[in-house]
Amino acid sequence: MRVYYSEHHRAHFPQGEISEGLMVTPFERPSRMEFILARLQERAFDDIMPPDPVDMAAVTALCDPGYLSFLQTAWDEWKAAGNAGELIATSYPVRGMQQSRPPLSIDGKAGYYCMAAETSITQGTWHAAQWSAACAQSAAAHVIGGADAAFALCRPPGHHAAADLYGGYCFLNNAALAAEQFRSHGAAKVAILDVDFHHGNGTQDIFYDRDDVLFASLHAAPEYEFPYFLGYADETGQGAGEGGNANYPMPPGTTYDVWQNALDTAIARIGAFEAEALIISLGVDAYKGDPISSFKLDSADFIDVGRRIARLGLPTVFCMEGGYAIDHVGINTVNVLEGFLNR
Ligand code: Q9C
Ligand code: ZN
Repeated sequence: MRVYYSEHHRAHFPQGEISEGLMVTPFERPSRMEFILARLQERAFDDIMPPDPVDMAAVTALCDPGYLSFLQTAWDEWKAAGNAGELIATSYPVRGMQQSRPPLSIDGKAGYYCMAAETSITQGTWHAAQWSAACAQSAAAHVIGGADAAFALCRPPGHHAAADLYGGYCFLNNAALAAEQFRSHGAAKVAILDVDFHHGNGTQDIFYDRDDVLFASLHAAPEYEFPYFLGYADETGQGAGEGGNANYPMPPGTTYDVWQNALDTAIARIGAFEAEALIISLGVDAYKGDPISSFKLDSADFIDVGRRIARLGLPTVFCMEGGYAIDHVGINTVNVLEGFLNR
């Protein structure tokens, strides 16, 4: 399986993340990629290449123009305003406030486009986000060109990013870009299966009213876990997209015996949808040793996850999402790929 990976992810490395009331080194850090690459090499995935540069026309087609121009200039505006540290949004347009007027000041704009304060913007954030999207786009192009599957080793991740929102470590929705690319190259229907521990709120939002892209997500119940405000089972889509969104929330502490039943249900749902291509939002933070998550999957379970996904028999693009147990992120990620290949 070909892997698309760009060293440019290193341009995004915030010093700080607000966690448990402290400023800590972000869990979503560059070394995650080193562990995944090392495991890929150990397991003889030797077809690893840099992506082509990002197709900005596709990004522009997916995203809100104001949001994109915010991402492009946020760091410069933040520095020009005299701020010493990294850009962290602190004020948000919540209940009772105006939600359709992006402010002019950079602090205001950041709050307007941000959905969670743990995600800092730094000098290289926009650069890295574009190359992450490029990995998804090149992987999609490879599969559209006839390959059975490809792995986009995206960093930063994407599934919390909507057309006009960043947060949860995400800026551009890589999986959504891949899905849209299949659509624009003739696939009538595309399915996205999100196995990250956290609900893919951005992906759900992007496709919520559409009948051509099914979004199915296995995740921790929003009553207990980030992103808290989306991901309930009764969110089934709207308008033409009614029935095109499938959430499988599970309680903290969920083990693989329960999780795999949800996976089988999601897979059956995707099979019935008759998609022509499959995008996997591949987070491995459902692992029992993950420092910010609470599910209990073992490393060996991830092999089984890949095997079950392969039963769909669909052209498949894997897009890297979360996974923060850095000593196991490589094994768990590659286990999914190997389970898929050894179907
Ligand atoms: N107490 C992804 O996995 N913070 N993003 C959660 C936990 C945000 C995760 C707080 C986690 C974002 C791509
Ligand atoms: Zn996650």
